[in-house]
Amino acid sequence: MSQENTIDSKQLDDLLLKYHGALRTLETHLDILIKDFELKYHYMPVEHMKSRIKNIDSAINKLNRRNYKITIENIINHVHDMIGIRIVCSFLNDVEKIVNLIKNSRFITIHEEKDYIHNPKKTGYSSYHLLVNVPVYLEDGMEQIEAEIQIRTMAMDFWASLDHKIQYKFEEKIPNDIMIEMQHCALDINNLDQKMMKLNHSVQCFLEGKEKLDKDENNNCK
Ligand code: 0O2
Repeated sequence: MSQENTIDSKQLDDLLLKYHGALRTLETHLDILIKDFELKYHYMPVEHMKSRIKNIDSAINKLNRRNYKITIENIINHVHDMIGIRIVCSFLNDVEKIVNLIKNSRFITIHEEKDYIHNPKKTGYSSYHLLVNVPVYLEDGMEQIEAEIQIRTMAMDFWASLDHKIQYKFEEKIPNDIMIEMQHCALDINNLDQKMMKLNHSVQCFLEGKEKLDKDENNNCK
């Protein structure tokens, strides 16, 4: 049964302002952290970053599904992904690099970690989630605003986008054979991620070996 909507539009505007502020702050901070990493290690682990503020109808649906009354307080307390940032990495081991980068940030406070890479969801969904708090400075002082950061590989992102589309197509329960096929695809995706990571490692070893050889040859010429 759907719950009564008691959202005041002024309160909603105030909340959205904070969410937009927190999202911009978080995006800027992550962007700097990642560029700094690239400068230090001459390696860019991120393919792209995407962000969004959850629209209010999706937030209300989420509260309805969980039988919460539709209030501003319940949005704040029970919709943990009103602010969402997705960081899509090239290779499986890049996910860990980004997670550690965020964990070492003194600006962001992590209050929950969900490792759906080592423990995928029953659907086959695989990704690393960090629920974080970001400080936002307002006229009345500082407020910590919650956000969800999803970190995953391109292959995981490919699977999740298709899964998302399938979920929208079936408003009721997804047919069993389609669900099983998606679980198999998730396993294939995981194998592919492992293979690509090993391949990338071999390429790096080859290039480092060649560089070392070139250096030695140069030294021999002296
Ligand atoms: P959308 O449309 O992406 O916003 P919590 O948020 O902690 O109260 P929840 O929602 O179970 O509880 O958290 P969880 O499991 O960490 O999932 C949050 C988000 O992860 C989802 O947000 C999706 O973006 C993504 N996700 C989780 N499971 C799946 C899945 O099976 N398939 C796909 N494609 N994505 C998934 P929303 O609000 O559900 O959706």
